[in-house]
Amino acid sequence: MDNYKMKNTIREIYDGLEKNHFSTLKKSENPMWDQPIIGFARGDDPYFTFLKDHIGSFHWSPKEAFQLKYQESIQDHRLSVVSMAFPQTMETKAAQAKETLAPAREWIVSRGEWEPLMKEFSGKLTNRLADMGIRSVSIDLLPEFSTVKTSQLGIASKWSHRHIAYLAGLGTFGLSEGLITEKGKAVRFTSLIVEAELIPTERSYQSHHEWCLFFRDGSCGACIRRCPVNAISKEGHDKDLCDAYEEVFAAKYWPDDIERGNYILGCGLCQAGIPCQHGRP
Ligand code: B12
Ligand code: SF4
Ligand code: SF4
Repeated sequence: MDNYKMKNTIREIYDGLEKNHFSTLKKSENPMWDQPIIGFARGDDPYFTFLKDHIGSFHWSPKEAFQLKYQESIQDHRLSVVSMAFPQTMETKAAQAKETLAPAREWIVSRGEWEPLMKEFSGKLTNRLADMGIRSVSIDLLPEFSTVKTSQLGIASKWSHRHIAYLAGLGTFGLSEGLITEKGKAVRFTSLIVEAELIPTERSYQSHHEWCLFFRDGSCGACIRRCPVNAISKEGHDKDLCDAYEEVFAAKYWPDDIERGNYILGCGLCQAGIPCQHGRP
């Protein structure tokens, strides 16, 4: 397995997805998510040790996640990590950019149907790799994948997809906290650990805030103005205010024609209608 083959396999799986459509909005010809951008990292990158200090010792190394699935100890350097960022479509971002109080219908649905979509995507990808004789672990499919309440950083995941994306060269954090990629900030991530020695993607940045205009020269701050509950300021992002707003907008502004079911919610107004929505500003 090499980088080229890995990327092609991911693209083929993406092209064959059955759930990547806005059927719920009766627009089944429209995809929910665009083709992912892909980055690679080494399983023995020292950044994983940094994450154990920075986020917490509960944050998995690739080896630990691999062991959860295969019950087998393996050396870090035999593993690689694949980070994938799925961009929201231009239509979804255009609809979201017009909203000021609650997310657009397209945003609600693409967020709400992300988990089943990732189950399909990751299941098909790991099965395809297994057919090629390659062992792999999709973080989103691990039953142990969950969050932990920390005193310093709020709710933190046992695997932070966007820190992994930063590590795999896909982008840097913005003032709002979202990771800005070459396809912008309106993206969602997933990660795969694979038993293969892939070439790591170059990190074309020196600091973790480099691509955000506010941290570059003090300008912009558009995401501050997009937040309906003032959860973003020059000091950063208030996660508790942001978290609490999910239930508020759902109670006040839920569209009549969308069934809430077991959708997980996200406001995401700070991810569209801003200079970093489609790319690196
Ligand atoms: C928990 C969580 C939330 C919670 C947080 C709750 C709480 N009270 O803490 C809430 C509800 C706020 C939330 C909201 C949203 N979320 Co959320 N969330 C997560 C989740 C599950 C875990 C995040 C995590 O573990 N963070 C860990 C902590 C440690 O990270 P942090 O504090 O953000 O990191 C900061 C520091 O590490 C620092 N830093 C980084 N490097 C360095 C280096 C040094 C030296 C130093 C000092 C500091 C430093 O900068 C970082 C950014 O400020 C992830 C999924 C996952 N498993 O990864 C999704 C995730 C982060 N969310 C995502 C999204 C899309 C959203 C929403 C847009 C909702 C939506 N779907 O519409 C909003 C956006 C809010 C915002 N302004 O960014 C995406 C990220 C998209 C992106 N472009 O970044 C993720 C990755 C989900 C996914 N699968 O893609 N989320
Ligand atoms: S909107 Fe502006 S300030 Fe906010 S994250 Fe994007 S570039 Fe940075
Ligand atoms: S997702 Fe959170 S931070 Fe972003 S606009 Fe909504 S409430 Fe504000």
